[in-house]
Amino acid sequence: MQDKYRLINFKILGDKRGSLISLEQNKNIPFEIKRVYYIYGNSENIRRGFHAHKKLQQVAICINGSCEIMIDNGKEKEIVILNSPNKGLLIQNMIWREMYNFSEDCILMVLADDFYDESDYIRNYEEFKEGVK
Ligand code: T46
Repeated sequence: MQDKYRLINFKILGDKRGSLISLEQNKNIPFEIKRVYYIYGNSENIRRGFHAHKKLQQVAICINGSCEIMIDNGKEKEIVILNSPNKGLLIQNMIWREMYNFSEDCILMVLADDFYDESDYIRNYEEFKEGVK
């Protein structure tokens, strides 16, 4: 893994009552959190993503179930399995991502360092390849 994407292991706090994970901006999440969204109910298991971001940084956490994320820096591709709420995948800018193999109970929560802005998306793979050159 490289600086542009890496797994973060969150500390699990827990006791007989169960587990607790705390996410804090500029602490275990390496940026200011401006937006949170989650993806769930992909019962037909349709591949999603197919884009990179010009500037956005995100951390993706499968808080229930599992899914896989293919990350591509324009030269190499890597597959990351997210199957535990204590694992987060940091994905920085200019990384192509595709999410697939969603379990039926998958809830993929994503923390982002900026508000939603369609103009930050690169949805054309050739354009992405040009951009990372
Ligand atoms: C990403 C991966 C991991 C909004 O209106 N606000 C939002 O905050 C988001 C994230 C999406 N949308 C709209 C845009 C589309 O009309 O919701 C619709 C579905 O979004 P999209 O097709 O981009 O979903 P994914 O799963 O392909 O990608 C999403 C994020 O958009 C993206 O930033 O990195 O999850």
